[in-house]
Amino acid sequence: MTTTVTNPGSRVDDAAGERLFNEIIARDSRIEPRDWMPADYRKSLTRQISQHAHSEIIGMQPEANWITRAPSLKRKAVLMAKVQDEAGHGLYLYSAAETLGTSRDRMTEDLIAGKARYSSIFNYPVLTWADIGAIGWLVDGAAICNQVPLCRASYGPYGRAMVRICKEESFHQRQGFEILLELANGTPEQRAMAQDAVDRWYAPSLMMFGPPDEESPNSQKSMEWNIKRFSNDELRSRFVGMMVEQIRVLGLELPDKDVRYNEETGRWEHGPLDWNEFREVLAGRGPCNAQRMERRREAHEEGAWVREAAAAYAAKQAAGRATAKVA
Ligand code: BYC
Repeated sequence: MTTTVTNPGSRVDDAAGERLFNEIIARDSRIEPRDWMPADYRKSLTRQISQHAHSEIIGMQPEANWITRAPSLKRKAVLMAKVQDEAGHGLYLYSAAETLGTSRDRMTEDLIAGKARYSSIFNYPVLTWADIGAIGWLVDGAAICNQVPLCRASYGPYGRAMVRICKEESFHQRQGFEILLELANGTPEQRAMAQDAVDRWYAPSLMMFGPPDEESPNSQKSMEWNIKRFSNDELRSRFVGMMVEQIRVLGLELPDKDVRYNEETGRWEHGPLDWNEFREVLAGRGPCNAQRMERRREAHEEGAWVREAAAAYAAKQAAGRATAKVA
């Protein structure tokens, strides 16, 4: 009997491994790092989880830029906590992706080299304080809608990381909603600023869910494998329904006259989205792509001494343990 080499860590041959894998997926249970898994499953998960991790890390930039300009000490503390949470999310996700066999260094190199994707949403500019509210409400709102089903993803480390991430995302969404609510009930200028931010972030947040289903090459396999539970369009439609309720409380308007509930399909519908703009952003030609990547590269270079110090410390600790063993 041959032992597989394509799936490091597993102790079964490919045929038995595949049978077991299919059984686990069929009973909606979990695949763990040492289990046999198809090479495409490993590859697709590494792709999705690493993109997600990069999004969290790049996603810190637009908001971090506003920490010094937050209008009160309370807002500053809350925003700082949110940005720190995002760093934490990036780290849980890199760790989850590493269990699939790709190192965090490698994933970071791919990002720095411009070979890896991160969410389109972070390539838009944050022009006013109200944008911080809109990001929390719309961007984190979309993230929750997309990510709650991922808590049930078939790959154990990803699903478990998502549980904690989603808890923190709900706090992020609430803080954004609260900022917008306060502005919407403030002076006419503040109210106009809140509406303007919602107007600009609405369409990009709908695009976060990915291309329309018929143009989504990864969805089918991902759903068969119980990684994704719902299609891009299904989740987008749910999100529109969530916003319709909440915008009423804000007393603002969604910049989309075509939003309606379709009784026949049971889905919320929205107006047309500019998918050319989405493709341009994905191709690196969005309003802030160059700036985000440049900042990420700088931060990586500036952080080199921290990585060197950590490696030197780990080597010293290991040498100390080896000496203690000999003695
Ligand atoms: N932006 O076949 P599809 C956050 C790519 S972080 C860029 O439908 P899939 C937050 C896609 O990767 C938000 N690229 O793909 C952080 C694929 O390209 P490749 C991030 C996108 O994977 C800080 C191609 O288009 N959330 O919330 O089935 C502060 C075809 O797409 C996008 C996650 O990453 C996009 N919007 O579905 C605040 C969640 N959409 O890889 C908030 C986890 C698609 O074949 N990820 N592409 O070259 C997912 O749920 C899925 O990966 C997606 C896409 C729904 C995003």
